[in-house]
Amino acid sequence: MDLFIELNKRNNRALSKAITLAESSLEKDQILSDKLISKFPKKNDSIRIGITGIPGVGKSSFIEKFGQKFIDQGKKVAVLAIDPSSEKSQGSILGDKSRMENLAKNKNAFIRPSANKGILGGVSNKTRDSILLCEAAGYDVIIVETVGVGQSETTVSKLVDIMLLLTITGAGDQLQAIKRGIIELSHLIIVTKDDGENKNNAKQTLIELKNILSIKPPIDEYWVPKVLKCSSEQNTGIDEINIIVNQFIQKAKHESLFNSKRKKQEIFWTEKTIKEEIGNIKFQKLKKRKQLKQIVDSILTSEKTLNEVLNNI
Ligand SMILES: Nc1nc2c(ncn2[C@@H]2O[C@H](COP(=O)(O)OP(=O)(O)OP(=O)(O)O)[C@@H](O)[C@H]2O)c(=O)[nH]1
Ligand SMILES: [Mg+2]
Repeated sequence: MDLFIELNKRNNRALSKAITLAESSLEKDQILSDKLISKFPKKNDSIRIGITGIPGVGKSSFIEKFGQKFIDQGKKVAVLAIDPSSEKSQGSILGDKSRMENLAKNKNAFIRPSANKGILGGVSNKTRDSILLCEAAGYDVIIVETVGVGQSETTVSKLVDIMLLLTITGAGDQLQAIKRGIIELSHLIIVTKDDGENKNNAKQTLIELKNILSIKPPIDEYWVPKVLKCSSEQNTGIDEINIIVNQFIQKAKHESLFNSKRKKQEIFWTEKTIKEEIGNIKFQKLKKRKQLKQIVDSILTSEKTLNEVLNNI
């Protein structure tokens, strides 16, 4: 199967194969994957959304309803569910898919669970490659679901345009998020399971979070973080969240900050990959000799692939 041709035809099976190639740790696969990705022009009309929160907070259930809103608006939605816990991966992958049952069946949606073993938080430059591949296959909205462990939130925030932190009622979760600096990374904080007996608690948590946020500096200068609540079970509050996410993207684009943030992220990931490949000492030498920028530029403009560059260092 020619993956380039098939991805252009928006073939989901080709997309699955291409992501498997990108996730492979074999050098020959990495070279192929690198080449494939560099053939596609960068798409700046997609929306990349990071969704994080502790296990069981309701991320997958939320994405099932939230993703549908974009599909209703005529968009194609890809979900990358990153599960860093290698042992239980099979089980929770099934769990994720069954929580997103309708989305999984929709022809305008693509769900890809990945169990990235060994990498802190499971999120890596391979996730970035997967995002680019989804965009190449015609997906407009890319949602990255990740469990809040280790460094995963910080890493995800460097892959996406907007970060949503899902939280449940009860002080423990919020305090943890504040302690680990996650609230500062989030554009939207969403109190989940706002239904049944939990409604009053959800309201209380919302007020507490608003108070906390009123004294925190915003993550992006053009955006004051918002707190909202929703119930995926009852499908309430999801519309409002969809509207606010769209507003955020509009605003970022209007102020030309959307593209500049993506560019910064691209530089970050390219430099990180080079550093991992050649080691810190060589990397620092390149930086000192002012060669790094030129090398990164040649990759970003698709003049050269990463492997071509690495072979010449
Ligand atoms: N009452 C109520 N329960 C919910 C809601 N959303 C999710 N749940 C329940 O919460 C549990 C966890 O939901 P998931 O959507 O799998 O949560 P998750 O954050 O994706 O979990 P992991 O992927 O394991 O980290 C399930 O038992 C859901 O049925 C909601 O809106 N209301
Ligand atoms: Mg999940």
